[in-house]
Amino acid sequence: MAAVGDARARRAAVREGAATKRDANAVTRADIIRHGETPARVDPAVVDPALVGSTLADPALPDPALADPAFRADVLAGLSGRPRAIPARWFYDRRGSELFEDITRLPEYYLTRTERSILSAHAADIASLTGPGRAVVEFGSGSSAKTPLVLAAVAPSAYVPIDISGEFLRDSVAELERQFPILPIHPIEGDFMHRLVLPAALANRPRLGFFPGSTIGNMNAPAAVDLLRAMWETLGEGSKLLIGIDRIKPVSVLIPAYDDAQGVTAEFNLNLLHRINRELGGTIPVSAFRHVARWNDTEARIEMHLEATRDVSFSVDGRPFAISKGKTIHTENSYKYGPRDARLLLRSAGWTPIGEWTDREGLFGLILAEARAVPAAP
Ligand code: AVJ
Repeated sequence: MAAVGDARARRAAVREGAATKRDANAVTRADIIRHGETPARVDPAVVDPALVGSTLADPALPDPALADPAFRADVLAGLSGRPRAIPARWFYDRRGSELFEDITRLPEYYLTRTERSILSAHAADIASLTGPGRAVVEFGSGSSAKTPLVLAAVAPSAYVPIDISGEFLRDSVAELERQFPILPIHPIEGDFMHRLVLPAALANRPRLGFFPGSTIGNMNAPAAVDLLRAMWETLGEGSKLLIGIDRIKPVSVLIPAYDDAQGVTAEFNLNLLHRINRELGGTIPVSAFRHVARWNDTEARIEMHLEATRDVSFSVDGRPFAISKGKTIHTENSYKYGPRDARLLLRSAGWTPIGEWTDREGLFGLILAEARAVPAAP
């Protein structure tokens, strides 16, 4: 219990630290005026309004006009729509990526730990089904935390990490080059949601796609099938795909995984509002929102929301918004699958399951599938 309390206090301290940093900036700027030639008390009537503006504007804050236009469009549309919803992909700014790494180490977040243990327990079995010499293509490699397990197991001929974050790619490639000095690595900075052209050097190599972490769970069924088909097209017929898919399980296990005792997931969710304030010149009162994780049984998904705890009004990029008490912004879906559901999803996109592994409790599924041209009828 003490550990949980300590961690909570630490997180609160970090939050306060961030707040005081901003305030400290303001104080410094006020100091400059006070210690300079300008008298401490300025008659507002004689102050040039343009100067006042320049004193108040915080140059540390990025100009909203320079923000990612897709982020701005998604946020403005998401806050205007009913129900309000912002795509989960916007969680992952620097802070959000750090918080997600913290989530993967939480006692309640069984996914990462369980998938890793399945991979290491069944590495030899997986390798015997993939065969050696494949080019391993990892979709959304991120920090590539599970990659060494797969690379060590399947005796690959090359490794192709794909990620939208060039920064993450460079770091993880540097680390993997140290661990696998003779393995050719061809990083691709790009969006794996669309068909990609693989490096010519891999032209005649058999491929093994790797898509761990149940990232597929963020998509609804049509979007998941589109993505799996795009992967089929990128990798080609005869390729294999090793994919991690989280399973349906009791709510008593699911909810804590998305609403942990230390409040890390809450902070991860709320960081989206901080990001909007930071990057889009938002005035959202973040403390007026609370993190909510709920199980939607009809859709078989965990939903994360940000709920207004009072009536709030604010602006984003100069546009006004109001949210009444109790209303939410839907920020994430995390779909869960039974073993048959997961295999049906794969087959719907042309991937024939050829192996499946799970942990003792059946919390998480790791499936190996093959890209076959499926005959239209028996
Ligand atoms: C990265 C999509 C797999 O849904 O479990 C973790 C993201 N959100 N805690 C998941 C997430 C809240 C995660 N995925």
